[in-house]
Amino acid sequence: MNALKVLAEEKFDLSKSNVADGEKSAGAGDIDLTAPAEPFQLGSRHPVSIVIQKISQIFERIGYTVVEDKEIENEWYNFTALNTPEDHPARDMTDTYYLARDLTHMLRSQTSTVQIHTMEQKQPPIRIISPGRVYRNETISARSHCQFHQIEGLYIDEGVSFADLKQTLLYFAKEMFGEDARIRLRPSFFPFTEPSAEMDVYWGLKTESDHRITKGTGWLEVMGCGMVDPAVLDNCGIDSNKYSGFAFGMGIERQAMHLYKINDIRYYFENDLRFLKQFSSSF
Ligand code: 2NL
Repeated sequence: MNALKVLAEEKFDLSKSNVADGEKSAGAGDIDLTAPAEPFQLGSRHPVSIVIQKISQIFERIGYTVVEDKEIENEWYNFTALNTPEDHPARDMTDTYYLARDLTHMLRSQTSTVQIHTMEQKQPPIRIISPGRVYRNETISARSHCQFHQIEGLYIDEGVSFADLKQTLLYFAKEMFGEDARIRLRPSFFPFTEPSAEMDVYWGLKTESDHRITKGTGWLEVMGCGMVDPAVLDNCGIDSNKYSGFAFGMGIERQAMHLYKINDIRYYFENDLRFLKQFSSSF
């Protein structure tokens, strides 16, 4: 370390005297050290990354850990462990992208796959949040795409109830949309939760676009959620008589569309600099 220090000092002193002498240095000879620097392009973060980070941080503050995993999965992780019936339409090739050379693997259609891996490897308490890219065989339009991003949350422990789910989602809505945010839950269905619900946040009906994005109701659909079906826990080696939990999932592009007033989902994947440059990473 000392030899290195001496060497650095020698180089520094040499450069200093070269600069002082003006030109005749080794290396700095042709360079005009007084010239203004070239401006450099500061990048900006992609809106999907900004929103993933914002949502992750909201949940990290209450003890959730971010877990990510692979995008190619087999039927067990994408469907079977999640209690999806053998004849469920989501399993069709018209809905899910299977690998052509091996029809038992697919591009994941939801990030629940990550949570199944975690539950198989670890006993409760489990409190994780899983953001990532997912794929569905959809016709590309302004409102839907064959790839998008999702963030899913999972909380498993002894005595977790629907009341815990509601309070967690209310906390999330206040952090995401402001202290005055109000939520409502509507009954829904997913194969992996029972009971299941959709959560809406009150958005307001002040402007014409408020009417359009809330279909005239003032309420915005934000995520699907529910109590993890006991069959899913048992599939992963977690005793459903001892433990219970809740899970939720939301699409990232949709959240970002409302936040930034983006009216076409295709912009996210075109990498047009005129689009990308508009996002500051300030939050
Ligand atoms: C939606 C709805 C949801 C979940 C995802 C989940 C995961 C496990 C067990 C049970 Cl491992 N549930 N995830 C639950 C309810 C809804 O997503 O609309 N996503 C875009």
